[in-house]
Amino acid sequence: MNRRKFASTLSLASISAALGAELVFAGQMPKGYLPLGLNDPDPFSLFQKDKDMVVLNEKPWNMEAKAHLLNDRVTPNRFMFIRNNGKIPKNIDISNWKLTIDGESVQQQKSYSLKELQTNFTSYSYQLTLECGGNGRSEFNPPAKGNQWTIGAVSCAKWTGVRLKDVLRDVGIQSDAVYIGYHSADTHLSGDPNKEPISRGVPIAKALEDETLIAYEMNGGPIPLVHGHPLRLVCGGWPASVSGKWLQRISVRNKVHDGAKMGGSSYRIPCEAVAPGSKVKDNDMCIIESMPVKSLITYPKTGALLKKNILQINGHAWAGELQVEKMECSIDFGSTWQVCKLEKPANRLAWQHFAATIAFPKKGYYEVWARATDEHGKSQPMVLPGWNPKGYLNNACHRIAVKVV
Ligand SMILES: Nc1nc2c(c(=O)[nH]1)N[C@H]1C(S)=C(S)[C@@H](COP(=O)(O)O)O[C@H]1N2
Ligand SMILES: [Mo]
Repeated sequence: MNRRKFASTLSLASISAALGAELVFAGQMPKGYLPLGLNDPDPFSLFQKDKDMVVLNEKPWNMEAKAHLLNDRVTPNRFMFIRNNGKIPKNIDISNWKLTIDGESVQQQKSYSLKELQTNFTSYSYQLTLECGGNGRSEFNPPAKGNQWTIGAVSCAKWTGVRLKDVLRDVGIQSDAVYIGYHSADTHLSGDPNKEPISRGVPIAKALEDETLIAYEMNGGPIPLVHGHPLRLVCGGWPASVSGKWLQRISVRNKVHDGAKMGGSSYRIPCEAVAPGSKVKDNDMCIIESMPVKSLITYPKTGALLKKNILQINGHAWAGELQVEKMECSIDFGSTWQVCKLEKPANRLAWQHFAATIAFPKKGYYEVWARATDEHGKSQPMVLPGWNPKGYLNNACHRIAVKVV
């Protein structure tokens, strides 16, 4: 049933309820008319996103970028992908917002207001690459359930906040601490208040890294609502699911955190490679840690028509917790590779920019393929990497099509 038909079956009372106000001239409204106020909210204006972003799901909201939209060195809000597992919290009251640190391995539980966090601790800013573990999922075969991300679930914004390690030192943690887990204000899609949509975490060593932030700013302003306002845990280089939005509580655990989406096939892959489509036992699944080496050509846009046979390409490359050591591109389907210019990251865990000048031998159709290699000598595969039940970690080479005309 389409929305118009559906609306014609609604009583006036339920239309008013849905609008949230009395329909004052209800008597004058044409029969079967669909009041504009019943239209689905426009997610682009709701979240201040560029109109070229792609909505993958409305309940919950999930949106991805396209490669050419990610050309900025620091990703602005309008091009940042959105990945929600539950419902975005409503009526956030920042004057009463608290961050509580608790768990088996704290000396005593302690809470901080936003003001206390901002005034009692030194603030730091880092550009941090956040890539959804499922980025690239749409390519896997047999297909994996979940958001069918293509390539746009990655961002590298600048985050400002306090170091988690400074806060944990202030609280006092015990020597048996092995993991931290976050708890957030978003609510489960089922409406069950006892269920968390997601509650993930990282080993204590990752939690204590300099770049692991409890952030209260993104790109120099308050964190946008959909990205975790007013407080967010940000751990770059790992699947972005460990970077808890709308952060309220961090538990310091004496065992691997067992919150929602820490077990089963969530953010876990077979510890040893399996044949596509295999059923994998729970015990044979391992938690994803650092993300693999990957890159994107962000200029030009795929499909570009070139008037000259010389093209300047550029993009970004990243390698989870490692640095990218080499960036190459190919115009002959990977037969030969040309080394690109590669910059150092703005800081550890930030993506790196690359550029190259490509000369095409004559008019015609070409594909530009890009391949990054990390500091351990691991390169992106040209075809899909190992299949896994949920379709994580697809870091195959990015390609664009161009024509010299
Ligand atoms: N509280 C909370 N934090 C969360 C999520 C969520 O649903 N709730 N989604 C996680 C996942 S799976 C990803 S990929 C990133 C997405 O961050 P973004 O929406 O700011 O791009 O947030 C992570 N943090
Ligand atoms: Mo994610």
